[in-house]
Amino acid sequence: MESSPSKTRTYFARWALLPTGWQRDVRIEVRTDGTFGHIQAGHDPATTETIDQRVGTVICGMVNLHSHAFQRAMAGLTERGGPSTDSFWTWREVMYRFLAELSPDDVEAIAAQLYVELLKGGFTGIVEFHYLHRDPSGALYQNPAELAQRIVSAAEHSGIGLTLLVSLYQQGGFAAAALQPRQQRFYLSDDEFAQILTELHHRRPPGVQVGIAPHSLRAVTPDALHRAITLHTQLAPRAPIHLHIAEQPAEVSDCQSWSQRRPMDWLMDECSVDERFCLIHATHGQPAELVRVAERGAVIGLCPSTEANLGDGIFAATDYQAAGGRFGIGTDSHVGTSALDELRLLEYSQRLRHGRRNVLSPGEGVSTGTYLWQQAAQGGAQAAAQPTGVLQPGARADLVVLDEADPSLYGRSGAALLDSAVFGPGRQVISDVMCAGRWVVRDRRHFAEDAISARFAEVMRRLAR
Ligand code: NGQ
Ligand code: ZN
Repeated sequence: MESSPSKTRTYFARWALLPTGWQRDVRIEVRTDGTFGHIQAGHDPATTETIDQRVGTVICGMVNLHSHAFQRAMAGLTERGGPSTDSFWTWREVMYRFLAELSPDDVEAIAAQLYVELLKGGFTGIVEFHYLHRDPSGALYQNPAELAQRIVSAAEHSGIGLTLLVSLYQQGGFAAAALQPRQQRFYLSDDEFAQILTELHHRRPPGVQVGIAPHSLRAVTPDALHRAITLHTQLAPRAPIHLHIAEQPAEVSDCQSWSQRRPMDWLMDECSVDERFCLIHATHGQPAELVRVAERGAVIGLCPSTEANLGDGIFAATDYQAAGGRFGIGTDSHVGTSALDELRLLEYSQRLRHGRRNVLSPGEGVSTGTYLWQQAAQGGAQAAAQPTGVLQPGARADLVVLDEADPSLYGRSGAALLDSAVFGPGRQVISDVMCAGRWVVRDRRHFAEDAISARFAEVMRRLAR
């Protein structure tokens, strides 16, 4: 791989999506620290100045704001007709059986493969919602942060930007229900949680952000939730806090029986939700709850392909959008790994729900693909607490090149090109990806993909035995 540049490099893009919209002939500087320098549109294309590289159409990289990396290895294994009640909850049983045997090496190999695939899919950053902490027997590893460190290593090997969330998962359901035996790998006591979180804060590599993820309102008590937020705020006042919420109807009704409130209302009442928060799914949030989230400036993390796969339901995106709510996208269980596909499915689920087209476009003539990409990139950057998601000076130099030579993009430029990339028939329209100033994907190949996929193949063959 090209390492970080030793001098400022200059790129010349025929088209680039800037905060001001689509611009032509854009000169982009990438500094040695992996951030953007000067960016100038309307540059003379016949310039005699030395340009390090000419690129066609570029957009900022996308943050994937929700991942359980190990689930990549079970994609496709839960697609047979089950008992008549086959649902999220039966899927979860299979998932729990699957993770029971995974070793630290397995977790790292699976995560590295996933991150390569995500980079090729346009994701330059990942937020790993990490809840696999203990060994298969339920004991802590000698290094309690072992599995978390494996995620850090996988991200380093792949070159993707990382925000690592230490998850807290202490009970099997509302009202302090006991953990199931298969959930023991997720458990951390408050002290263990504090130890791992503190260690990761102090030992994280440059550019890695560390946050917390109280798994869901059903998996932690209110006291534990408050203690975790307090500790975390002391360690890192601005770092992210994510939790799953209102994904399934049964979770909403259990929460109502427990507290007489819906989960998002409960969270808004009981916690000082602000811009650090990211609420994952929020599928069954009601319009009034969504307005409250929007007012706090929190992000909602939508995971369209996983939510469809699990039969979660359809998010009330139009109500949330009308309230000015922020959102980003994640691939969660990784049945999909393409940022373009996630945005297409997000919009399509709304079309199916409302019987209209271009539902999420905010105004007449506004390109739906452009709007979704920009909003999700900014929401993702906020949720990751990383300086990315926008092509502007000082931001992390995360870039995605859309291949004008792909037949699905022939003759297209600017907004029409991105709309064609999101909604057209092309499936591999991303040719090159830059993360923090380094090209990690060139001509559709990741710099370390052979070694990473060979290791992954071994793990998959062993798990299949
Ligand atoms: C997760 N997945 O954390 O992986 C969950 C299932 C649980 C989704 N919510 C595990 N989609 O809820 O305990
Ligand atoms: Zn999740």
